Amino acid sequence: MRKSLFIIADIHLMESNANITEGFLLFLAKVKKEGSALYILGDLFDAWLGDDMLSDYQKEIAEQLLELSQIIPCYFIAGNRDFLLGEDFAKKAGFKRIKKESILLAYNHKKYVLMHGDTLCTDDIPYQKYRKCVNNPLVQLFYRHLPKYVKYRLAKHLRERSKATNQKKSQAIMDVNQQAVELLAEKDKIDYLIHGHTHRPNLHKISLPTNHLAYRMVLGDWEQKGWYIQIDEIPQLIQFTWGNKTITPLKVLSEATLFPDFIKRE
Ligand SMILES: [Mn+2]
Repeated sequence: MRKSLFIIADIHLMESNANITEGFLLFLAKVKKEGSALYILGDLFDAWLGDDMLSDYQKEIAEQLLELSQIIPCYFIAGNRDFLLGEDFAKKAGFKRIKKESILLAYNHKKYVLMHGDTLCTDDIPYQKYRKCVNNPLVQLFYRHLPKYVKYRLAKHLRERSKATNQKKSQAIMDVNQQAVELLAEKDKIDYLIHGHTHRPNLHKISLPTNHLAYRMVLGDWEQKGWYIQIDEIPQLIQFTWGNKTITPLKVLSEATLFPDFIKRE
């Protein structure tokens, strides 16, 4: 069987959500059979306090990932929820942690940029300031030396604050900035930009001043249903459900099936 690349983002794994965990493990089993590589584009975990504070649940996930990454290469780019995920965990999970904000990939004569996507949301100025602050090495060094109970409380506080402020922000501000997308696509003359973060799964054409045609594929977050991108000849964005120990694709979106109202929000 021909093997494909698989790409996921925004799984938001958490111990209290057994359903998503089950879907994720079934997905890993599928990739083990059909994949030649796996790219995880951030927010794999809903929250990350530090590699020194692993729960049994997180260790179990690491073991499952290690089983896969011993067979095919797995890559991880951090999201805004798990940006503190470090080398210790990467080693446990066997994946390669990409420290840059994006991966430039050439595959089947096409050029791809893979990223979490939060850096494209340049209209959300308070978020970009926050991001810069928490990614500052000095801030992270300070954080690492805090007592564990303080880390718990701080993380909880930040999540609640982010939820509250996001409710006040407009939908447009929290989406990607079109100019940021075009600049990026133009710079490396890419064919596909693939990201998550916004939880707005869809396929968009990127209109560029030159005749170059590019697409932006947005992965969705996982809830009752999940999303992945599979690349053989062309990339396909696939929504799926799971149960009875199997993954069932529901919808497939690719440049071949492009139409604007593919996604009806449920
Ligand atoms: Mn995110």
